[in-house]
Amino acid sequence: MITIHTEPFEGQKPGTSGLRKKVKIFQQARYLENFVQAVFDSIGDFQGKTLVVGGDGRFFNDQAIQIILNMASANGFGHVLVGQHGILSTPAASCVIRKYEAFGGLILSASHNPAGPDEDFGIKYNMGNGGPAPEKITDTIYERTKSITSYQTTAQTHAINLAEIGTTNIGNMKVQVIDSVVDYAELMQSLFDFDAIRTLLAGDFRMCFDAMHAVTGPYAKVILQDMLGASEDSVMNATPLEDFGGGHPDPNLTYAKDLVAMMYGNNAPDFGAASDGDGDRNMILGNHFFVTPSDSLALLAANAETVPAYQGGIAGIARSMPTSGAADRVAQSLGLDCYETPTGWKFFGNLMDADKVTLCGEESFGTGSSHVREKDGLWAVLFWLNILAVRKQSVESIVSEHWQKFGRNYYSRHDYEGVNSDAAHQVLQNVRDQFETLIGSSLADRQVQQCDDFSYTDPIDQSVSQNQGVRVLFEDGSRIIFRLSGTGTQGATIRLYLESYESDSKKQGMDAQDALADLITAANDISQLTELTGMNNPTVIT
Ligand code: G16
Repeated sequence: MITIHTEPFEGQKPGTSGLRKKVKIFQQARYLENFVQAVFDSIGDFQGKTLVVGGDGRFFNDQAIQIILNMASANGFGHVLVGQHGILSTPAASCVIRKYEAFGGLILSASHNPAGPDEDFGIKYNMGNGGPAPEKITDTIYERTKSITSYQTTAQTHAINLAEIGTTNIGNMKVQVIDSVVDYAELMQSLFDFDAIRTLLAGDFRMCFDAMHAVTGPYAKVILQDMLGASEDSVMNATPLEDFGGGHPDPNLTYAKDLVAMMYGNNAPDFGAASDGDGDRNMILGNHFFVTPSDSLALLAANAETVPAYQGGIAGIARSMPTSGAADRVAQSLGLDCYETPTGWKFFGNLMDADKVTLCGEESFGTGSSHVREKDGLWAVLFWLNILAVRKQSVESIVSEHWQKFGRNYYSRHDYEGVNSDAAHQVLQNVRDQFETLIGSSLADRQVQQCDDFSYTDPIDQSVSQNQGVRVLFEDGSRIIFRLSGTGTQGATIRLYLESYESDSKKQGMDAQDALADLITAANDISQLTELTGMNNPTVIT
């Protein structure tokens, strides 16, 4: 073990999902080392225990893993499980941590952010429950980054061969390179009705999954094609590339454009789906039909009994605050509790550990369950396939029937990316400044009932998270919400979330942007978003 002197770097504060920065920043000498040592100094006694390490395969993944392996050995871990080629999707890492009862894991990813020498890299620490470290740990890590004076590593200079499954040693620590897919695939098989899905895929049903040249390619090929018999052309962009093929692996209507073109083109398949850089997000499409992530969560909950793992019933549902209230209506009809948490998967961990909820979801294309402690892209795809196999209807007709029964929560998110940070904060402040005059007034032909900065008290550990989004709530259940993204690496991103509820089935067929037009105008008026950002239109609309 050798101790290297270091000095703190500024700004190593983990965001919504770990530390995300430009690769060039991570490549500075001692930068990654400082953060990893700060993590090791903040997570308790792990001497002789197991650490899981893997990432989404983006540029710098391999080098980062070699640095981490040497530091893990010098700091006293007894065993590291690392995905072959350094690959572990985020949900697969969570699965492996839980299955092998590891102390925790380091996941290397900047999720849906682009990859390559000039793009983004990221790292986050997950706990022994398989989920992202809660705020009290990430705050401790951040504090440690500010006072760090040294880090520990080994004198070993040769790299571990990550291409070959097998076991070697660094000092006293065992390094085990494991198959990246097999544990995760087994877990999926234990949850879903693979026979029913196999029958569906053997018939006329056509599907396409877009792995966006990111981590899910190998998982999708094994599970969808080898295990479930999907056709050769059912997975597109299946080879993970260091730069994700120059794309932006964010599964939404803007960035998954090849898939969207196919699903809205002639002779479109029955089902389309995409996942993101690290495999935790999902987008679901039918033939000429887009399922909003908020509706998807509600639908999975309403159809949970079609899936073997959830046949006995689900404990409850949780959604992030900006996610639409569609799932609340399903929870109510099933007599279940529905929790509203701040944005960020880490807020679901306590609820799942305490068995208060089984299904969780976020508007940001994240859905998952207590099978792991991360959102899970391919899990959502398999859940949908399971429902389609049992109900034998199209995606569109399943969603329409759902709306008829529960009403439709018209929903949209408008993202303004690369905004000057002061301007972005001012947009939110403008709304805050009007809280008092807005309450009780009429806006967009609706009565404003409540305005606030969303704050959350965790029902399990009573920790409080404040300033989680600026909200204008209307008497009829409509909402306008402003929030600043916690995952970007360049400038600020304003997220504007819009929602209104329609119970009349004759009025449920509108385009969401048309249905929300008056709320969109009102949101711009009260925030002066256009003036402050100089942007007439959002960068991304979903
Ligand atoms: C991360 C978190 C998600 C969260 C999202 C929000 O997603 O894991 O739970 O919903 O960030 O992003 P933002 O703060 O930009 O709105 P991911 O997929 O980037 O890890």
